[in-house]
Parts: sequence; C-alpha cells; structure tokens
Amino acid sequence: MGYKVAVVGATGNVGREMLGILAERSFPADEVVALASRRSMGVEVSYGDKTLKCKALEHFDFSDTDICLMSAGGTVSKEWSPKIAAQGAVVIDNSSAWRYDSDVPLIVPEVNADAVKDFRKRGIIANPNCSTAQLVVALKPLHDKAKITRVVVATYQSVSGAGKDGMDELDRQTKSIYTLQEPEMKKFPKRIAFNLIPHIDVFMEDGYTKEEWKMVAETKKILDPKIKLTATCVRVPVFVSHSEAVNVEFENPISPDEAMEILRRAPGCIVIDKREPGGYITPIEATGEDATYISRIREDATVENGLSMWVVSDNLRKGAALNAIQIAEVLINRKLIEPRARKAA
Ligand code: 11C
Repeated sequence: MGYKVAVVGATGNVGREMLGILAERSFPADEVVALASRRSMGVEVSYGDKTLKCKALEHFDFSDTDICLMSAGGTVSKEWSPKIAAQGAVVIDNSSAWRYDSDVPLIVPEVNADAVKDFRKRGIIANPNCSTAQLVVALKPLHDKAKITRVVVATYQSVSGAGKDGMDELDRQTKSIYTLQEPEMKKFPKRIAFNLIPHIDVFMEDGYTKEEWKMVAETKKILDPKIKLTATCVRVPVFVSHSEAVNVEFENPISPDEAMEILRRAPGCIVIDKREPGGYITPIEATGEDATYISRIREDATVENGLSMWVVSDNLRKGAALNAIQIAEVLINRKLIEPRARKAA
C-alpha cells in the first residue's frame, strides 16, 4: 500500500510545484489530495497527467492521511499544522511558522537528515527558507572539510519568492514600460522591472530585514550554531531561481581546487566553473532543475583561509517543494512512517 499525501496550498507557486514533483519522482503515493482555502474550492490543479479538484482545508478529515505538505503561509500553518498533526499525519511545513521551535526539526536532507528523528515531538517538520536551503547545501561539504567560521552572503532573489503576485508584478511592470505606461506598484515597495530592491520581508529593529535574519538563524540551526553569518538580501527582476554571492572564511586551509573537487562529489551540488565567458551558471539555467549549482569558486586572499563562490538554485524546487518532498522520502526510506489504514471511501 502507498501513502496518502495531502498538499495544502495547492493553487500557489510552491503547491503546484509540489504536485508536479510528487508525480515526476514517482513518489510512493496511492492517493494525493489537493487542498486550498474555501475560496479556491473546485479549482483544478495538475498532478502528473491527472487533474485534481481542490478541496477545502477547513472540511478535510486528515485521520487517514500519512503526509501533509503545507505551503499556505505562516498564519494558516500556525493554526492548522498542530490540528493536522493531532490527527496523525506528519506535517512538512514550508512556512516560517515552526522553523525556530526547538521541538521542530528544520531539515535539508543533504545536510542534517538525521535530525528528522525528532519529528514526533510535534508531528511537524519545517522546510527552510529558499535562500538558506541552497546556501547550506553548498556550505555543508566545505564545512566538513575545513570548518567554516564566517560567511558573508549577498542574495539576488527572484520575484517568485514573493509568490504569484510577485511574478505578475514583474510581468505587468515590464509590459507597462514597453508600452510607455506608468508601471503600477502593488506587491513590491519600489519598481522591480529593470530595477532591484534591497529589501525582502519586514525590517527588524537592528536594520536587517527578516529575510536576512532567517538566513542567520536557519544556517545555525541546520548546519552549525558556531558559524557567524551576515546577509544582504536583494530582490531582482528574475522570475525564478535565487542566486547568491558567498564569501566564506574557514578555520583550516582549503584551496579553490580542493573546494571544487569536494563540491563535485557532494550530494545535491553541481559545479559549473570554467573561468571563461559563459562558463558559470545563471538563474535561467537553474530553473526547473533540482541541483544547487556552484560557479566562480576562487580564493579570497584578503583573509587567511577564504573562498568566494556563486550559488544558484531554483527557489521553488530545492528552495521549497523539492526539499519538502525529499524530507518525506527520508521518513519513508528510514522507515520512520508507514502507510495508515484507510477509511472506506
Ligand atoms: C522570498 N525567501 O524570496 C522568500 C520566500 O520564509 O519561506 C520564502 C519565505 C519563507 O521572498
């Protein structure tokens, strides 16, 4: 018998991607249910070559569901994840609602799959922020080799991180500019078409944004609390895939050639680094792919043991939907969950 999987937030960017990836990876599900708010009841979404009609989250009985993939935002998750977990389904949540709870594992399978064992404390597992997921996939193998002490990262984040509204805004503003109309600003506080915005999520008291704070807190929880990290998060006029310029300081020596070799062998990583025009990855090429791509690996000679690199990944896949499904696969492969008895239809 296969698993019963519910996708909550099935009409959103990440929810749709989750359904696509479940089908693509032949996830061992014999039933997949698409759930959304009452407003989206009946909306049709694709699951491989099938079409599913969204059901309302509010009316759904989770008592024979095995895995619930949640991508409906923090407010919905705060209210619903504990209720769903109380009905016995394991919730894998893509929002920031549970990430910093010490009883909730925050998992990137290539980095800290073993931490998943604590999922029973709340029945909830958290998926990290997209900008953190790709960063820690690239940092982990280097940390194992030479011990990272400090990271300075600048992100170049696509508008899909801000949901469908973010993508629509870039599309609309670009068309407006080409047709000599005034671009309308709804989602972002400044124009995003032919521009960039050094601000993602809300401002914190210390002048950092919440997105920047998340990268610090999540890297510490997933990889190593001793790593010092500072981030500048920037929204750029790219539809999908986040890019990151990453500067890393290590306790021990590590050369660019060594780093390249280590990253070539590391799970989830693909190195594209030819040191010639076009010999690196760009967001367009990473889109629709599963890997975290690493390019421009070079020595930072201004510090004792330093490297700089360029890290790009599809924020809707490794940064969200794919990582969530990989977590579910860890639960299954490690036999931490079994399909539950199904109620008669
Ligand atoms: C963005 N990284 O690009 C955000 C989206 O905490 O899951 C995901 C926010 C989160 O705007």
